Amino acid sequence: MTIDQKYINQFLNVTSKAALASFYFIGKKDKIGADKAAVDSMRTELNKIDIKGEIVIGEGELDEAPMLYIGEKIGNKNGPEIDIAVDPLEGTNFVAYNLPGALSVIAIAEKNHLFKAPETYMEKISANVKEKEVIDLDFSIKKNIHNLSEYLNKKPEALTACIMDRPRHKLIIEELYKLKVKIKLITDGDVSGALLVTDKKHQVDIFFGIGGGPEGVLAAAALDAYECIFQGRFLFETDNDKVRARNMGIKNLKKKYELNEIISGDSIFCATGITSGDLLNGIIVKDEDYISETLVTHKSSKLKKIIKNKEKI
Ligand code: VTB
Repeated sequence: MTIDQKYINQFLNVTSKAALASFYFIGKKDKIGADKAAVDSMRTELNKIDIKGEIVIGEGELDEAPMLYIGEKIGNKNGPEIDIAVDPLEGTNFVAYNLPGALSVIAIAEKNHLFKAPETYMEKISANVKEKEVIDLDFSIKKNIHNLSEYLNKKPEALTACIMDRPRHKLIIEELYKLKVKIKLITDGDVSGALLVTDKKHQVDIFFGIGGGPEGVLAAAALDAYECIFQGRFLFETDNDKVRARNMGIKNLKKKYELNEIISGDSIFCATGITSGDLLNGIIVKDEDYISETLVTHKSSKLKKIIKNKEKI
């Protein structure tokens, strides 16, 4: 089964409207308000679409999130069954403090083709590599850099690695500096970080580190359309995390997931910029209109492009 092209514009509309909703919170130091505005808008727009959708990655589980929670049925039920992953506002800090890189993100896959992921951390790696065994989560940093350097025919000092600036990454960062790799440290927003490997213009060769599991699944959806490598391993720290994971059907809690175990079949991915960043420009409001930029991928039609849209507010 493929996901009809007619849905591309409809999901693009979902993320651009959610981006516009949180645009009004830029620089207002109100993370909760900004997130709520994006969530409300996304849910309202999704419910207008001809689908029988289920949220598989969302704002959390029902006890934590009243809207867009994992398991919520969404859409007007007049259409195909699909799985949906959402991050209505990726980078709440970015909006709250008017910093670059906030996005509104959605990924759509055929029913039972998108991993149902609990809210937990994930160890991740991505690169624009078409062959197996060049990079791997189980390789040392040194081996990954060495292999990538051979594969891309670039010296380690000419490679750039993107990683979130977190104390938990101290050892990886030290190792990368030792290897003379250029580091691009990001403060938040690792969906965007993982996607910087998709296009040479971003000058990022590899993305590493531990970030949100849901963000990993979303990034995997776009990386699939770009035929990049992505691997992820969930990190279940507390007993509660482990119980929740088992309840969601995860048997091996230490499993390393390949991209096609996280998402397979046809998919659509849309990420709209809220504040301008590396990946996309943010929302611009002009008189009665707003202009948005959305990175859109549709696997089966091989669509991968940034679409600029002007709409009435
Ligand atoms: C990331 C990033 C998010 O959370 O997944 C990160 O993509 C992970 O959590 O933008 P920590 O901040 O606890 O490291 C964000 O930075 C914020 O939701």
